[in-house]
Amino acid sequence: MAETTFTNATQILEPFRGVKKVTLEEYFTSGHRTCQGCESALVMKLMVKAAGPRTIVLGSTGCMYVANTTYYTTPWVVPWMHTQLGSSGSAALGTAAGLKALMRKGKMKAEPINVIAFCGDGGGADMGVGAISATLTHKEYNSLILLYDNESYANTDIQLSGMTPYGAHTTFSPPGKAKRLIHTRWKKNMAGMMAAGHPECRYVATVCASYAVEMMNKVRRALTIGGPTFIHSLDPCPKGWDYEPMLSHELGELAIETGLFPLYEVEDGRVKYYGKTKAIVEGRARKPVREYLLKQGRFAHFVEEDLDFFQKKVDEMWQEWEIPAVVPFRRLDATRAALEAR
Ligand SMILES: Cc1ncc(C[n+]2csc(CCOP(=O)(O)OP(=O)(O)O)c2C)c(N)n1
Ligand code: SF4
Ligand SMILES: [Mg+2]
Repeated sequence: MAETTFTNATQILEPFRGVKKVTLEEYFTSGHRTCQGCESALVMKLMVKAAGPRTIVLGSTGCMYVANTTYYTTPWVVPWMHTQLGSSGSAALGTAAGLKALMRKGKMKAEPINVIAFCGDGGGADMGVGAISATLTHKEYNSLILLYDNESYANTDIQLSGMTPYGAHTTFSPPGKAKRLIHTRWKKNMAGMMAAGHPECRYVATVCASYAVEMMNKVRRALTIGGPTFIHSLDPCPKGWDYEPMLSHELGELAIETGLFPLYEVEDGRVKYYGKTKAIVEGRARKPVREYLLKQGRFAHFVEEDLDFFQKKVDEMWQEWEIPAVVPFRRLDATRAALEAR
C-alpha cells in the first residue's frame, strides 16, 4: 500500500461562502429530547453538517449524550459513540489512532475520516481537561475536540462547573438572605489555555451558534488543518440560565457584543478575531454586560455592585490583557521597556 495512505491526510473542507452555499444534508436530525431553545443541540447539528458524512462523532456524558440517545432513538445519522464523562480526549485520540492502524494494516479502505469528540464544560473543562491536554500533544493523529459550554453540569440539574460565570445561581450556588453570592470564582479561560499550552495543536477557536456559518467554517478549518484541534462553543441554555427559549439566539449575540465571549481563532500561533469581536478590536463600543446578564434568571439576584464588578472584569480583559480577550498576562513595565529597547 502506498505510503500516502498512512499520512495525516484530511478532508479538504472549503469554507461555506455564505448561508446559501451551506449543504442541505443533515446528519443530526429528529429524534432527540433536548429542551426547547437548546443551543447545544443546534451546535451538534451545525458541527456535523459542517463535517459531512465521512465523520465519526464521540460524545461524553451530559445533555448531548443523554437527550440525544434516549429509549433507542437518536438523531445521529453518522456513526456515534458515547464515552465516559472525562474521556472525550481519550476517545478522540484512541479512535483516530485505531483508524490509522486499521488503514495501515489494510483492514479498511484508506481515506480521510473526521473524528470529532464533543464534551460539556463539566466533562471537558473540569473532569476531562487532562485527557484533552494529552490529545492535543499528539500531532500524528487527526481529531477535533469540541467543548459545548452551557456553563453548568446541566444534565444532572444545573450544578456549577469551572465554566459557570461569577455569581450565577445554580443548584450548588443558590443565593440567600445571609449570602447573596455563593459562587465567586471567575470562569476558566479554556480556549486561551489550550492554545497557549499546546505547541503541537495548530488550531484553536471559539464559536457561538448565533453566528452559524462562521461556526461551521471554523469546524471545517479545524478538520482540514488536521492534527489535534480544539473548539470552544458558548451555548445559551434556557433551563440552566433561566430565560425564555426564544431568546437563545439573542443571548448568544449579546455575549459577543458585550465582549464577554470573544470570537477568535489561533492558527499556527497567530490570533485572528472574528465578526463583532473584530469590530470591537477595531474600536466599536462594547454593549454593557448588564444587557446580557439581566435577561437571565440566574443573575436576577445581582445588585449594582455585582454588575459593576462583572463589567470591571470584562473591561480589564479588553484593556489590560497581553493579547486582549485571549491571553491574560501583563508584562511588568521594566520587562516591556527592556524588550522595546532591544
Ligand atoms: C464520572 C462521572 N461522574 C458523574 C456523572 C454524572 N453526570 C452525568 S452527566 C453529568 C453532567 C455533565 O456536565 P457537562 O459535561 O457540563 O454536560 P451537560 O450536562 O451540561 O451537557 C454528570 C455529573 C457521570 N456520568 N460520571
Ligand atoms: S438543560 Fe440546557 S443544555 Fe441541556 S438539553 Fe436543556 S437547554 Fe439543552
Ligand atoms: Mg455543561
